[in-house]
Amino acid sequence: PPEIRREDYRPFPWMVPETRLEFDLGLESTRVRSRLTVARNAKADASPTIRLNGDGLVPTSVKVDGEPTRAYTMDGDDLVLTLPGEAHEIAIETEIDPSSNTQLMGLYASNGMLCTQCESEGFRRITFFPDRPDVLSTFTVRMSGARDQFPILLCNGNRTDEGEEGDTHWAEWHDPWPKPSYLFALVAGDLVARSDSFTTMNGREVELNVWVRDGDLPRTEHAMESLKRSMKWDEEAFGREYDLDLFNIVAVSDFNMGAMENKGLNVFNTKYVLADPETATDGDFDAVEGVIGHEYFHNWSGNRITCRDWFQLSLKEGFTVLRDQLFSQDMGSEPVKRIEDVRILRLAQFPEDSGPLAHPIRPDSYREISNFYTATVYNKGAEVIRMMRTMAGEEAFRKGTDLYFDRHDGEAATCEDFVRSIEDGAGLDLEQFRLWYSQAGTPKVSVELTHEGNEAVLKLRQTVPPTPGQPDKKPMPIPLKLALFDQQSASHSGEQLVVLDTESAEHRFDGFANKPVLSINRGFSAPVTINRAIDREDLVFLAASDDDPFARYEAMQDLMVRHLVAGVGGKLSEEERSRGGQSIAQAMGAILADPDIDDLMRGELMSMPSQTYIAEQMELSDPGLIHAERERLKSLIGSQLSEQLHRLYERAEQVPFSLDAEAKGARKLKTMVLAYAAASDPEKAAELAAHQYDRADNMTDRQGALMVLTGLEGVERTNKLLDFYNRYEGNALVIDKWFALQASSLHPQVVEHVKALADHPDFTLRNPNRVRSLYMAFAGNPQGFHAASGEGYKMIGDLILELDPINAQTAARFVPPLGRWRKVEPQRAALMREQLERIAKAEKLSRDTYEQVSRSLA
Ligand code: BAL
Ligand code: ZN
Repeated sequence: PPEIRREDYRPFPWMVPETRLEFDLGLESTRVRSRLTVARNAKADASPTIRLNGDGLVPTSVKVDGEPTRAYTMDGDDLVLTLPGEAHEIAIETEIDPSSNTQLMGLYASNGMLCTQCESEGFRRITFFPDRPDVLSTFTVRMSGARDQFPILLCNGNRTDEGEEGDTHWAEWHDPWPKPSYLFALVAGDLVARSDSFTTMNGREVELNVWVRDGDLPRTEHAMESLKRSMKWDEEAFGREYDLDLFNIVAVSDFNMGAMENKGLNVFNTKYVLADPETATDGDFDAVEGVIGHEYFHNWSGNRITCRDWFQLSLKEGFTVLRDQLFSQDMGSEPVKRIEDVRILRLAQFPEDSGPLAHPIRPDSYREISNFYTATVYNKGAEVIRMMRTMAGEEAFRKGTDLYFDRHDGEAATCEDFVRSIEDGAGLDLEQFRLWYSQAGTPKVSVELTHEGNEAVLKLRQTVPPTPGQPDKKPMPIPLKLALFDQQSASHSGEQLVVLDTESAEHRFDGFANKPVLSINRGFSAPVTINRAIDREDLVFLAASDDDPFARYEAMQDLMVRHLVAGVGGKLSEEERSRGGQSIAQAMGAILADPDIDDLMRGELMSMPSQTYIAEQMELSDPGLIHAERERLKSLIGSQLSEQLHRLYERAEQVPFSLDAEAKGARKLKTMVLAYAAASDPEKAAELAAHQYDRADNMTDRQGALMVLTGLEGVERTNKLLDFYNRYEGNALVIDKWFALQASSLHPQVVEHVKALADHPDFTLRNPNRVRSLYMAFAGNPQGFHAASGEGYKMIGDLILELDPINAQTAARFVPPLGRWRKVEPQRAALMREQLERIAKAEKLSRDTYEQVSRSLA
């Protein structure tokens, strides 16, 4: 497959002001008639031909200006026509089979309903069209189908007409806002809605619907409330008002992504719509709110202003992720949300940035754009924009975003347009900052604080590591929030912002009779790795006393990471290991006892660094050793603090169920305590967990208990897994949890368990949620995936080969775990590579998987 390069962008020679589509809907056969008005684009180089993208389509009729023509050519899958004049009408008919569309791109069948997914290049699987985001068109759609089978007919925009003819009925929809084809959506099926309304800041009444299958309605309240909160928040925080009379959300159980922001008709994975306390955890509730917000916010950052080309994906995704993060921060606990977001970044993005698939947030080339819906484009993209906000200040940043929305409304814009708007609106110079868009790799900042006389001297030094295709990097502006603490009073005289924009810099701070303790990268002000020369005592001090919650969390993480990395590297004697562990337990004990923090935050401070994050700190990692060292520390903390932890558990147990922060915090603590107990006193943990499972009146408690039990031996493991299955049989999202819990468990026989689960009657490769629940959980489980025998790697290799022809997009997502072989000890690395080579040799591979495998081997 050819490489597509950003620098090759050219405007499309034709405009498509209007698109009319007619669908005769059927599960096995849907006829699509399209009529496009096209006119020459004065802003592009003139071309006598127009290329209409297709993917697996055969035109059954082609007309130009009403006349049937055979004067077209097929270039690969694309249909190319020569047009003599300035403006024409093109009419094309195609016929598609949604029921055989297992890729879930374009129009497909899911549970008897029809739905679409067009981003990025799915529209070309429906009809021939210039399927690129810079061709904006006004869509009018007529859809007809059997009334019994498809009682509900939905499309973008507003419904303008409807009618019946015998057993069929039809609806006509018009979307007044010009949009690219990737935002097109259609849904037809037997659905019911939770309906509500929202009055916008200018008094526009908007009808809101959350459409689901009959029976799921009771689980839609949280989604609807989240939608209304999102609409209100975007008005207040960004001045953005909704712009149609109708906003529809549809939940679909077979979906490649989380959700999709189609204009006025968001299509969602059921996972991010359905939630009630019996079947969804607190984390699920938060995720529903976050994703509902995310898709809604796209209406402005993505739809009103879209992307010029797919290299600009972070323009809409990075910005929208930042918007959803800020929204969730405002709806719940700001520091806890910030810590969660940093954890995700470190878990998913840092490894990407240090591996063979590293790419800048605005990539320079791709073979398959689906592979670039990454943590880098999304989450690092959000961090990059957050840094602009930090440097500008909230108020000035808002001036920048106001200007951006004003200046580019109705356009297909670029990342450069965004940066310039922030520059102009916020009054910032972002010249050098643009490097964040073009350079990949997580910068490393080394930090050293010395003390001379009355001065504290801060020495900073940055390096941006080489990444594929980018051997040499320039220094980037890195905004670091910092504070200098006086040990005695445990206070500081104010937070400062230092922007490190050279390779190294020195800052002097006057007025310190004693050496202060440095708190740096507060609030995670820059997405970098900090390498600080700091004593263990100072980290203990910060973990106990820092007034920045993130910095406190970071000090705890640092304490643990240092200890674990030294232990894994064989640098600790038994005595040092025990002393180090004790001092960590002591610091943790202070956190357990601190009356000034809420339990949600306490839960964060108690979290151990993930195996992935620990591995990232090492040149070469040995997953087996890291796991063992981590379990050892967990066990030491569990036994040292056993009494305190159990008292905490008992206190938390008294808190009755509700969705408020206090009750959520209590639930978080309970499972955290169980996890520490499982490492230190497995019998007691099993007993407590079984008890928690039995008396649970919500999924958070039940899943937490089952998670702990699943990692332990014993009869309760079997009993509760069976009970859980029987209790929730038929509820796909909960059965997904049942698969995921077993696949991510710390149980030594996890490989065998996953093999058996793959043969379970409820397992299918056709449903992405089910595939991810078993295999993505497994690929993230070091015990299983990194089994020294290589069996785990082979299972993922087998999966990729089997899934690739069915659902290439999902299959390709399993390549990156294998692609990290360079960072793993040589024996396992060879086994991982072996699987990649085996996949590369397959006779037929999708573009998606081919690209990921070849880059991983290069
Ligand atoms: N645009 C694809 C799904 C999302 O990021 O919202
Ligand atoms: Zn998005």
